[in-house]
Amino acid sequence: MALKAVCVLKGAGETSGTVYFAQEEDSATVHITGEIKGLAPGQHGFHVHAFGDNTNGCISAGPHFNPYNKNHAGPNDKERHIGDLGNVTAGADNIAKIDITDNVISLRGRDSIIGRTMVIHEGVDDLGKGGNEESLKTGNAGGRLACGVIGITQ
Ligand SMILES: [Cu+2]
Ligand SMILES: [Zn+2]
Repeated sequence: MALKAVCVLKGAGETSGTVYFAQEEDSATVHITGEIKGLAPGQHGFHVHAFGDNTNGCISAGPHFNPYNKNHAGPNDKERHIGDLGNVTAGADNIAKIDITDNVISLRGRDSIIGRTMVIHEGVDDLGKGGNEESLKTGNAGGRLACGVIGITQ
């Protein structure tokens, strides 16, 4: 059976959005679609963080989802956090339209992102190429504008 998940992102400011995930039964590919509004035009880091905990806002979601203890990188790098989906780009209308295909995150098994948190950041994710220690942990993507727990849907 195909698996589907959804995440409603909210934060302290005006940023909000909805992201959908779909994965076919015998496929490793997850298709991610949706829209995030209330963003400054340009790139914004977009990751799955480890915990489905928003008790103290997006900060409670913890670090990037990284069960294999890798360095932070970009979605197309061989070595990366499971949660590293790179950047999404907002246009002049302050909206980022999301259409990402990823083979590393999953909606099932050990690498499942269900029950974890999707975060949209204030700044650009440098994809681990920033040349400093923080780049290999967070990509220097800055504050957390909005987030939400990823849940199963039909
Ligand atoms: Cu993040
Ligand atoms: Zn990362």
